[in-house]
Amino acid sequence: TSEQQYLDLLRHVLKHGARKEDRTGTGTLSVFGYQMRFDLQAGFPLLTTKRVPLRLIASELLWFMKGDTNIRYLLQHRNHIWNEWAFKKWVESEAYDGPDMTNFGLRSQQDEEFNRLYQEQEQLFVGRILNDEHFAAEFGDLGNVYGKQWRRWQTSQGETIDQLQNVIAEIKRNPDSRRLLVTAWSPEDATPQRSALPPCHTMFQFYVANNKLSCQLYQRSGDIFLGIPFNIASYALLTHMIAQECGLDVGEFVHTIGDAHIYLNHLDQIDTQLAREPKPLPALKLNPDVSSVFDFEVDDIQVESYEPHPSIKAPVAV
Ligand code: UFP
Repeated sequence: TSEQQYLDLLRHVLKHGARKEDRTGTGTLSVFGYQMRFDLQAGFPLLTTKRVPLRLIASELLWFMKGDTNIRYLLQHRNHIWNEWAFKKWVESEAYDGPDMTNFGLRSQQDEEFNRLYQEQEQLFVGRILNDEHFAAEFGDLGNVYGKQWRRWQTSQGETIDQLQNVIAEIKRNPDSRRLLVTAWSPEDATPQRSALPPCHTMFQFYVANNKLSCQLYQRSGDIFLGIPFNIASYALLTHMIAQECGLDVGEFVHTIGDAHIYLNHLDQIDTQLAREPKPLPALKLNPDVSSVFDFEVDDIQVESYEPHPSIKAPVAV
């Protein structure tokens, strides 16, 4: 099944991964270059060996698709997955005058006293983003992240390119095209000054054959335990939405990963997950009345028959 491929990836990296230090100071087991193929006709690839929250995946994807780069929309949808990145920008800014938050990701895991301080500061930050529009405009924006790159790519000539809209139009007009690409990676923007997190999903391509729409993602860096299950479901969902607009069936989601890594502080959680028996995959139910991908709301996206094992908590490396 689809899920087996993900479990095989976990086992493969546990067995063959190289010990590698990383930017976050956590340490990883890592392999380079790995590919999984998910047949979207065989069920929606949302893991069942742990609960993966589709609600968060859906609101994040809709946020990208709107071209929004400010975490305020996410917070309004009770989605906190991008908070750390915005918080990092905030505490590193001139305007921040609270307690020292240097290296808060690692320190909050190692020092309980510090963790309390950090939680408090993050709560304050989130509250201000939600309640203060000006503060949100200044400190909620993550810069040149997916929403900007997909919908408002800035050319050196000062023009704007809507890559997502263009690729959908091209899928309809010329489904045999071999140029159905969207890229998020810009060498100009891949600097800490210009984006909080240089895009992990660097580019994706669509392909139409036998009236089915397939999508391949090249992901330069993947946190196999925490990030990858989200990324699989997110691109599978995107493929379903675009297929619906274009009147196509879904084909495959092909997931190609560059640096595929397991963080060393996820090993116990992975043992727990690998001891579990996968269950049947759920089915995705999109509201059939939505005819443009840009009109989807969170409630138009549901899964049926999703009965996963319980979620497994793990610290995120920042
Ligand atoms: N990461 C993912 N998927 C994502 C995302 C981030 O796996 O969608 F946004 C992980 C990969 C890596 C870290 O562990 O976040 C990014 O760090 P780096 O830029 O050093 O690769």
